[in-house]
Amino acid sequence: MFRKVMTLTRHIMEEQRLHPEATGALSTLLYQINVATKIINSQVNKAGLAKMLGATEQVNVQGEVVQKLDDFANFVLINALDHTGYVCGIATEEEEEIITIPKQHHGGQYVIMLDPLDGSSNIDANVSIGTIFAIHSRVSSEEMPGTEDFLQKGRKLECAGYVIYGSSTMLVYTTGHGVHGFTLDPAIGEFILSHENIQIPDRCKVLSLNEAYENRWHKWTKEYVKFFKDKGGFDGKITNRYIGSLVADFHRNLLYGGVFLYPADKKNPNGKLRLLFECQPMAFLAQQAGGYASTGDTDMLEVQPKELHQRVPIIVGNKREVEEAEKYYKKYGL
Ligand code: P6P
Repeated sequence: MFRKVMTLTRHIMEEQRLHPEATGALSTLLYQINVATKIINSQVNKAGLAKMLGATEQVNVQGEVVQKLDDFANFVLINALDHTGYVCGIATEEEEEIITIPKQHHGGQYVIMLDPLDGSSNIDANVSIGTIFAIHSRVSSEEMPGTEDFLQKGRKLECAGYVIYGSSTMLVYTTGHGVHGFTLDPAIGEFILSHENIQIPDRCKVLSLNEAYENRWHKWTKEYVKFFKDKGGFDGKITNRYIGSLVADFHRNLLYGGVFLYPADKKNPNGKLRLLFECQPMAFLAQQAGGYASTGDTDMLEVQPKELHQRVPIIVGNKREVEEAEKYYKKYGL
């Protein structure tokens, strides 16, 4: 017999029905992200042929060399979203300032935060990379949005998700009713529901952090990592995996169970990852999947953002292991 196919588009429609006040605006934004990430995917998975490998002459606001695919992904996403009439402002990791919306499309109730292509330094080595998105309802009433519309706590997010361009291409998102994963079927060019209501497994199997920085770790981090290396964590068994691409490391831990850290250290007092573009969306997804994310001393979803490109330390994954990190942080301090 035939099998019902749950496309991302159909799932978005059904999710919309869970929000009685919904007008369809958020759904339209998700449809556009669906299209934009399929366009990005079409270039990512043939970057070597499409002359899209390598770097541009530009350096972004993060001080990072902009890869050609970074630029392309940023352009595609902005152009997929800025004319919908539902967005009043877009902030991307690649651009210093908020992107204003063309006047004829003003009036949108949402602001969107984007990391168009996270992990892009891995592109030339064909390592999995990702697009990260997060959506807030605006809080200002002026015609143009202000930074206050973006500098909201993570617990106020309406939606968060990512696309991982890996051995297969998957879109994973939440609107506060669980985390759902869709695999792109290249034969029909549609994201198909493949991982409904993802819950992070009870057992933390993976420890994931860049151990090359051990010499600059604070004491709490050294002791916390020893907890895993000497005792195998709570379960007496742990393995170490670090891809260096946040979406790939997060996605593996979400499905297998694990904890990812990019902590503050003696060189980077705020860690490396960006609060609005990486840490808040991952924290919302983790919470919805039964996990947790912390800066070490604060629930990530409770951090009050102070600036657009603010960096924060992050520990994210199994709730028990992340709460244990908070205990180490409290006991040993920096
Ligand atoms: P490091 C990629 O550049 C990124 O922003 C994240 O995707 C990843 O988790 C992190 O940086 C890797 O940083 O210092 O270990 O290379």
